Amino acid sequence: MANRITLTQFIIEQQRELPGVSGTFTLLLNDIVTACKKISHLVNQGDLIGVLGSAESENVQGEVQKKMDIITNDIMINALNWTGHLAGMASEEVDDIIKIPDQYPKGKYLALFDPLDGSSNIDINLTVGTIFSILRCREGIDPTLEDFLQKGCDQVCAGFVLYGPSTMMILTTGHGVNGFTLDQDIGEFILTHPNMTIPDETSEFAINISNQRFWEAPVQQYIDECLQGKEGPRGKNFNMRWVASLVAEVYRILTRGGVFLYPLDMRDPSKPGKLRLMYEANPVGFIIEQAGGVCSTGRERILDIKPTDLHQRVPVILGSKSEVDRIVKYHRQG
Ligand code: AFP
Repeated sequence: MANRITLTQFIIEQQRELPGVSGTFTLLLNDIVTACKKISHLVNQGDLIGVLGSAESENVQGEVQKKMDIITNDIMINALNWTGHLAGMASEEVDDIIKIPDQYPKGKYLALFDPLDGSSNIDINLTVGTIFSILRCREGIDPTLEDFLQKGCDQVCAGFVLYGPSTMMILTTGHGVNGFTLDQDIGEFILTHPNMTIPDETSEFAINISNQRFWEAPVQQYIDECLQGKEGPRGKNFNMRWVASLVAEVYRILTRGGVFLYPLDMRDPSKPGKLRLMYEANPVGFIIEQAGGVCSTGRERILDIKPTDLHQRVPVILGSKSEVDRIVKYHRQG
């Protein structure tokens, strides 16, 4: 069919505009695409091939792993470790940084990923996804933890793949956000959602309200005002969604606006928020900002945080600018 731009064509054309950029980045992205197509196939096959259910093990975060958490993690590592495009990797499912085996050449990028975000949804056949973040690395070195602990604003590229009714890849290289749908017949991601932008205004919020008693005052105030609807200070009714899968929430916000909160809560003082900075907050923060939205902890811009740990957790408030600005203002006042 004419005028169908594939993801590879799109990236090569974008690279031509950037001085001094080699083709390595396109090749790296193709490696990720290959892994995500495999994951898409497995997610789609589900119980037919026995990949659902618990693995009865725990990851570094102390969370019970699904079989698919382990399978998708292996798929990502095995697709990326031999190609010579990466200097190292880090995964939400793995304690330490993942080294490139000695027999393979090393490249100039680092890849960080959550191989199966929202995996608690996999057994109930709801949307899950793969989130990834690409950082630069000094060429030819064996990277240390310090090489990975870069601020989100230094990401070269961030994206996620959504395994929903369609498989989609949402991508930014710092020049806006574009969405590609996997054409299963030809096995290619096709540009279907160019220049995605988030409407400034919204009347839809997403938060796990079962944690309400643990929230801080600014979040209590914001949600309370939304719930009062037309009769309250906001003077309009709000709708609520909660998918428990960050990729699905972010895709919805990219499509029709909205605000998502996984705020600081008092459940466990050792965990300042639930979401992981390096595998979730930074990549989606880059995408949200590139689409005209805002991503904050409530007190600071996510992309400005200097990471101190590979598996660091942060509060996340993201989405339509006017709403996130309002919540940040409540934090400043509180
Ligand atoms: P899982 O990958 O363990 O399912 O966690 C998903 C997630 O990190 C994020 O995608 C959701 O927004 C959030 O957790 C859901 O959290 P609740 O369990 O509190 O609903």
